[in-house]
Amino acid sequence: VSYGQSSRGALIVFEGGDRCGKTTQCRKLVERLRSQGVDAVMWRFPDRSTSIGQAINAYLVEQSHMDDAVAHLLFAANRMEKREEMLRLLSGRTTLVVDRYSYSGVAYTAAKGVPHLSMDYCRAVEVGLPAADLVIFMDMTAEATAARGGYGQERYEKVDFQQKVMKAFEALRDERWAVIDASGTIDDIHQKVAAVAEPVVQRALAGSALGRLWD
Ligand code: FDM
Repeated sequence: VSYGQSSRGALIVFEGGDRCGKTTQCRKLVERLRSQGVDAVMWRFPDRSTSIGQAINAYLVEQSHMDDAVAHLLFAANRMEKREEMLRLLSGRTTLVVDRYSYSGVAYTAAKGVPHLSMDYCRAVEVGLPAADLVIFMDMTAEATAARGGYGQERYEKVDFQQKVMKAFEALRDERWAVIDASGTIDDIHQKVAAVAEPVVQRALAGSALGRLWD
């Protein structure tokens, strides 16, 4: 496990509001990379398969109530429990394409506006995790995603809350982010995703240094 400069896989993260098409684009990117001979796997957070993930799932489907801080810490813990495996895969030259990551962790909690859960506090509990080499942000208004099928089934799928989440995501953007209009066709979006992702994968394989949150 190393943050130094040796050939490695890339950490590519998709972010955006609920129902913006992230999952579809993750799958298509993994398929494309594999067809090019790149070792790539898709992950998603929350990972609902672990015991922490099951507690998160109960919270998201509103089968349980949790203090906002506890929910935040569980989402972070759900990434921490995968940290070693992430680093192992990356150093073994596997590219990880991840459907949501720490950026969602910060944006969704900060959007709640709870005074003791500031943006800085939210970021602090993610320290220790690798930073994404590329964040592909699927840009779509909360109103447009709400019009899509299946919206409104889970805790955070409410237009006014999603608008706050979009603002919080904006505050997290840096030079590693690529903002892609998520309102196009699946194939158009995929071409744009490939254009930003492929060079990042090649740079990682050539030995670009892996960053840390929140350097
Ligand atoms: N979510 C996701 C958080 O609030 N914090 C996090 O750290 C992560 C990774 O959980 F509403 C929210 C975002 C979304 C929900 O939904 C997960 P999907 O459909 O599994 O992405």
